[in-house]
Amino acid sequence: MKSVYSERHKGHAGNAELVAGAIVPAFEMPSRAEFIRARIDEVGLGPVLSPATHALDAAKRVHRADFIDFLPEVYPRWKASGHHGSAIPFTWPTRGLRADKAPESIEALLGYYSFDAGATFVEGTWDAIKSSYEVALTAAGLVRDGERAAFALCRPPGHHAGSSFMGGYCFINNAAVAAQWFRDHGAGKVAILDVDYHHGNGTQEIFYERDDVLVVNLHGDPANEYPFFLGYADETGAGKGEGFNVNYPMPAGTTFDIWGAALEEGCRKIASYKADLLLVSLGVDTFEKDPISAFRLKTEHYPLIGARIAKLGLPTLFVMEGGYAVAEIAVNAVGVLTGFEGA
Ligand code: FKS
Ligand code: ZN
Repeated sequence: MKSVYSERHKGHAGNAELVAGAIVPAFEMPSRAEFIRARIDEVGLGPVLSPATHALDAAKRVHRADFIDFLPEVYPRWKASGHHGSAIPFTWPTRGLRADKAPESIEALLGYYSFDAGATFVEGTWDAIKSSYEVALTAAGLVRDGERAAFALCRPPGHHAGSSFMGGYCFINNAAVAAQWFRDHGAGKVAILDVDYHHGNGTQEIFYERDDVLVVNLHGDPANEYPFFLGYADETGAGKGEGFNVNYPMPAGTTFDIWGAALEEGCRKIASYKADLLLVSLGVDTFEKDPISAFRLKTEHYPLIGARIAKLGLPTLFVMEGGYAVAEIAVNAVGVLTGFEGA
């Protein structure tokens, strides 16, 4: 399987995050992608290509244009306001406040375009976001040009980013961008399978009222797990999208017997949808030793996930999302890919 990877992710480094009332180094760090990059060579998965340059029009097919145009401006404006360090939002237009009026200051705009404090900027963040987007589109091109599968080693991840907001380490929704790009380049129907531990709220929001993109999510129960405010089983789509959004929330402590049964059900839905193409939001924070998650999958299970996905027999694009047990995420993520190839 071919992979696409860019070194430009490395500039998105040293970000801070708020955990239990303390500012700590963010769990989403450059070494995540570096371990996966090294593991690809270690197992001989296949060639690793650099991304081609892509303009931002494909991003604007799923995100509001003003949101995308804001992202490259953030850090320059943050510095021009006399700030340094991480640009972190801290005020959001929740119930009872106005979300219809864009504010002017950079501090206010950060909150206006976010749903939490988890998408933070340093000097190299925009270039990393852009490279991650280009990695996804370049890998999508490989699949469109006839590869059975490709791996987009995206960093930063994307599945929490919605049409007009960032959050949860995510800025541009790489998987949603690629799905729309496939639709715009000949695919009639696309399925997205999100196996990250966290609900892909951004992907769900983007496609919620559409029947041409089926979204299937396996994740921690939002009643107790981030992102908390979306991801329940009764969210089944709206309008002509009714029936084309499927959520499998599961409790803390979930092991592979339960999780694998949900994967089986999700895969059957994808099979009966008769998609032309499959996109996998590949998070491996379902791992038992993940520092921020509570499922109990073991390393031996990841190839089984890949093998089940391969059985769908669809052209498949894997897009990297989360996973934080840093050394092990490489073995587990690449394990999904080798399991796919061996099936
Ligand atoms: C307080 C806890 C906030 C945020 C977890 C974000 C998970 C991100 C992810 C992605 F794939 F997007 F990377 N925890 N600081 O794993 O879903
Ligand atoms: Zn996650």
